Amino acid sequence: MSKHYTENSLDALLNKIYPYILKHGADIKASKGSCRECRNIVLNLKNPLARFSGNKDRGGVFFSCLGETLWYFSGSDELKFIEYYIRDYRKFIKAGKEISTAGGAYGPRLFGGGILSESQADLFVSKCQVQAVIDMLRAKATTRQAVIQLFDKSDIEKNKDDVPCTCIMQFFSRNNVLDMIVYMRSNDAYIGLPHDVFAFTFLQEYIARSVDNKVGIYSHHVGSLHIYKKNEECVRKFCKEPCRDILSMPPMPQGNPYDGMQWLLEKERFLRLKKKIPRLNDINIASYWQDITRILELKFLLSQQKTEESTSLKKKIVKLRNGMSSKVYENFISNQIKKVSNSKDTDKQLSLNL
Ligand code: 5HM
Repeated sequence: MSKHYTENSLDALLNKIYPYILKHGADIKASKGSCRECRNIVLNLKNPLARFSGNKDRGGVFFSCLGETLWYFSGSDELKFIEYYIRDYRKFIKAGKEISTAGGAYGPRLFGGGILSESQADLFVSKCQVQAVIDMLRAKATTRQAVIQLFDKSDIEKNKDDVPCTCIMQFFSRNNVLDMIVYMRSNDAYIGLPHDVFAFTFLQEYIARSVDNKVGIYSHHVGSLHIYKKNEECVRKFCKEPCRDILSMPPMPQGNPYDGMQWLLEKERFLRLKKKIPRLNDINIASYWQDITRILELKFLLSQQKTEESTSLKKKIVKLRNGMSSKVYENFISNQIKKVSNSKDTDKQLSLNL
């Protein structure tokens, strides 16, 4: 039997599925530990922009969700990139120190071959899967062939400890509204699911903008949805908190998002590699992209807690908050400022990023 949930926000969905899995999940021992598992679950998110949790303890996950999403969009499989956002990624996929890339990385599968600006679209010979879907939807909106394949049968032999959990993504454009359906063979409801929903709905919105559609419904079909025993206590704590008001990201600006995303990826690279704050306020770039860069900047500033005095750090974060165009991120940033004020145990705070 399948079980379906339909809610407006990710938080509302989590608040429904967590108690259900804790109560009805069957105990299994899996490759990554013991867990409670429910099978054949469908989660429908009516507002795919409400893609991050407003839960007090899970707020920091926003950084790793964003980092992972940009890792995908960059087309990279480099472990160093994702480890900047998710410290234990290598451990999770059981990769030794000598390994520099993740065999199961989604970036090359989604964007390998690169995404192109509209003016380049006629020039390329081979295209990445995301580009192919965009082109297909532009040519024939009602196509049923707009499918991206992530899991490959060779993964089971080649990448035993890093077999993509996402199998396929399908896009439907109907009446200028873009719906997305994802099938996951396996999904960790506490850690994996919020990251996956964040990244995939971001991709949905990116593709919707690219083909001049509105964002429709996001549907997440899961074969095995589970909670690891080691996370059960955190999940119970999560459920005790009231479900927040719908926390929705501001909408991506109208028009082709290609330039905005390329600009964001460039700033992200600069921050991560040069460890310096990039110059913003580029008049040609919508404030939407600049605000996201400020979130990345915030992550960078928080990582300076060990070396920088807290008053000066707080001042920088307040300045960053004041520079934000959207008010949506205000609570999130204020919570981070409180952490700087209250905490000496910086590492512990930052480890909440996962
Ligand atoms: O045994 P298995 O290959 O399914 O273990 C992978 C673990 O990572 C599972 O708990 C799976 O649900 C989680 N995972 C996830 O939730 C992994 C990936 C990476 O593909 C993902 N979401 N995107």
